[in-house]
Amino acid sequence: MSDFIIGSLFSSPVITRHSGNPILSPGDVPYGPAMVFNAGVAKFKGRYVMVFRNDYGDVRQGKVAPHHTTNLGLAFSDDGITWEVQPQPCWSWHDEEVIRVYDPRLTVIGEQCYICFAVDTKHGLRGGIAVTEDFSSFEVLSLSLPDNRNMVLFPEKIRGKYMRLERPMPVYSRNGKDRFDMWMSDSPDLKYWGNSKLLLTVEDVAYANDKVGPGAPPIKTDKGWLTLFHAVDLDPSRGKNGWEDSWKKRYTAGIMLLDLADPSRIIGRAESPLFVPEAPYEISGGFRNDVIFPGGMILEDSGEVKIYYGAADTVECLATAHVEDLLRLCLERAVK
Ligand code: BMA
Repeated sequence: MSDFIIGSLFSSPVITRHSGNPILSPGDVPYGPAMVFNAGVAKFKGRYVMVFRNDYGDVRQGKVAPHHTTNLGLAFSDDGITWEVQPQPCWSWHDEEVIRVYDPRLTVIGEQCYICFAVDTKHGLRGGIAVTEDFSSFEVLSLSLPDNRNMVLFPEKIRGKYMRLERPMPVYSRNGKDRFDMWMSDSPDLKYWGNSKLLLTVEDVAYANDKVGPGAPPIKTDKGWLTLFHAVDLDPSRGKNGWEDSWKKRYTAGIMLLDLADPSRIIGRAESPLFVPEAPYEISGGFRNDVIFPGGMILEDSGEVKIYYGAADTVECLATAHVEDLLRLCLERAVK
């Protein structure tokens, strides 16, 4: 792959951004984070639950210093739009080895809610899976070898196995560049993972030149597992594009459909991105502009799909689409 520039991209017309975006901002959170984003969202025990990432710490003049840190916040909602933020963070993990836990994704399997997360440690970046019944305590079931992250679980066993999508970060074999791809693994018990397979590569995606990886956990439809993925392109001319000294990447979202019985088989993938940074809160004023990062997708009985996403690594937003439109994008004029 060459270092080609991707250029302008546009969101699909099937996507509608919620008029009240952002649906959650740092000012909505009582314990004072500087950024609130990359949430996992699920319907659990009769209401919507959101676990969101809070970056806080050394905040000066509206800027977050590089050594800022992170905890996870909790909010509940009756409609998936208006959120009641709980007074305290629900989880933070710092010890001799672990620096922070972030980017939660939620999947309900049976009676329990599972949370996938990234863990920065002093010896590498690990992908974790924990289980909770009440969001007040989390039992860690597995932690991957470094470097791996962006794990999401399928909401049921497939052919007797739990399945996850993930994005390992192989720098050595990819000439020191990002070039990270989307993989999948299975497990008999959510602890031991194997049978790893390559699912989608950065070279496959016409609007990525940097990395691709899981977005929100997949949703089940009668045509297959519908799943979002993040696609990243790098453009050196972006220079300083946010509070950071330098930010040259753009994060967009793609959509694809995986076979119900064998999700390692892509049935179809929309040839263009599903949505890309365009709204003011996605392209300006944030920590890292030009970032949308979907972490939650809920299929309502009406066929509406709610997509929750972090915008500019600073706020949490909502977009909707109809499931039939998303399936059509994956099946018509699609690529594999
Ligand atoms: C990734 C992660 C995400 C973040 C994204 C864009 O590497 O850190 O949490 O949203 O970069 O900054």
